Amino acid sequence: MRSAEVLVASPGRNFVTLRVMTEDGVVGLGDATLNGRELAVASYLTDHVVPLLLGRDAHRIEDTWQFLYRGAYWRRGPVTMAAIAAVDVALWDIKAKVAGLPLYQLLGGASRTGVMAYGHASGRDVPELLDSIRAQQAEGFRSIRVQTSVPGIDKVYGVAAQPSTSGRYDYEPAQRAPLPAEEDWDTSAYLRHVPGVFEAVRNEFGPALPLLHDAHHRLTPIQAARLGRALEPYDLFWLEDCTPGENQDALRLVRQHTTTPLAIGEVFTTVWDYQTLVREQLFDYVRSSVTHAGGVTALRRIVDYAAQYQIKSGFHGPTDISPVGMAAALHLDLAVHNFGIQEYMQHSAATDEVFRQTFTWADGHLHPGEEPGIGVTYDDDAAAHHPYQAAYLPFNRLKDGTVHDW
Ligand code: GCO
Ligand code: MG
Repeated sequence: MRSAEVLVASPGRNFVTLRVMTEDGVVGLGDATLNGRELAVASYLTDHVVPLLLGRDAHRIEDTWQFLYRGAYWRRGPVTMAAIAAVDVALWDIKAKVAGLPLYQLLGGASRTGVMAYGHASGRDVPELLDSIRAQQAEGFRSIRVQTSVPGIDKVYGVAAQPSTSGRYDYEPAQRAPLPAEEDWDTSAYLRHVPGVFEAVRNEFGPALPLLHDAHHRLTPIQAARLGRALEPYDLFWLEDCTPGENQDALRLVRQHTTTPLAIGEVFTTVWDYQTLVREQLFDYVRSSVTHAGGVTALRRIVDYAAQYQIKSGFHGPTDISPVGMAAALHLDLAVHNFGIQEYMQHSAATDEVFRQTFTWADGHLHPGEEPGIGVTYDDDAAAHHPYQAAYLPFNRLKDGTVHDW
């Protein structure tokens, strides 16, 4: 590799991008964005990884992955794995460009014609939520994640302050401010409220529309079991992150009590975080992203491991995964046999000006396109208008002031 640059820009929200160039001038891009902790990954790359890349053979993807993972001695963790992911994706981008093929061809070719993607709807009350679902359907979504306000809680994860009733769904929890915003939480109020909301949604849209819900790490195992059971009549596509993911054993108890499908893993960074979950078939969908789980090389291994147990992919795709990370995910989605669904939250116009993309979106399905590589180019002139701005994810407190999982 002749050069490797770390690009930090904030077209509406912060992104960290790695741009690698080979001795022959072939350019590859990788996403290293870690929402709310962006500069830590930028520094890890600039100070500790870029010097190791210069002079290395860009085609040795596996060797470079192992060298960065094992060679650091300090393994795993979101900062390390996002940095490794950026290198890995940039090298896959390069290899595919040199081959003159879209990346999915190097991963085994297409297993399907398009990638089913789910959108996002939310409302501060039920009528607003129903409008938000209709707006997502009008945007072309055929599967929809439903998040709702809860009476007595001021600000709830996943609920846009003003859900758009037309066009792109715009929800970004990280706020550009010197300190993180404080939100409040009350599990009992949430558990009382959510089943009735899904009942209203099913009454309006019928039984066939795939509906998803994210509990965002807030419940104990027994609370999660109760919620899963209460939601069974509404036939969810999945219930996501019902308990904090660190404790894989927690899902054993949830699983004993409910047939609601479970998704977990957006904050996981390696296959080791899935070891018990996969082996004991405690969940149904892998939520990791290419960006946070070590790149295409590592996420492919996770979904191949999961495939043995009929567990499918459901990769993380909020706007904090950059268009580079999303493009890499789409190539993997298209290629792997055990694809389930892809999260898709459309990026802003400013983001799309910085990252020029070739993916297509039609009838609820994404396709990464046929350009050699991953199909994304970076516009330095557009990026120059959007310097980094400090932003934090919020955190939660219970009514008595105790910090709670956000
Ligand atoms: C999701 C996620 C996101 C995260 C965000 C944090 O399911 O899409 O839970 O909304 O909260 O990625 O940066
Ligand atoms: Mg989530």
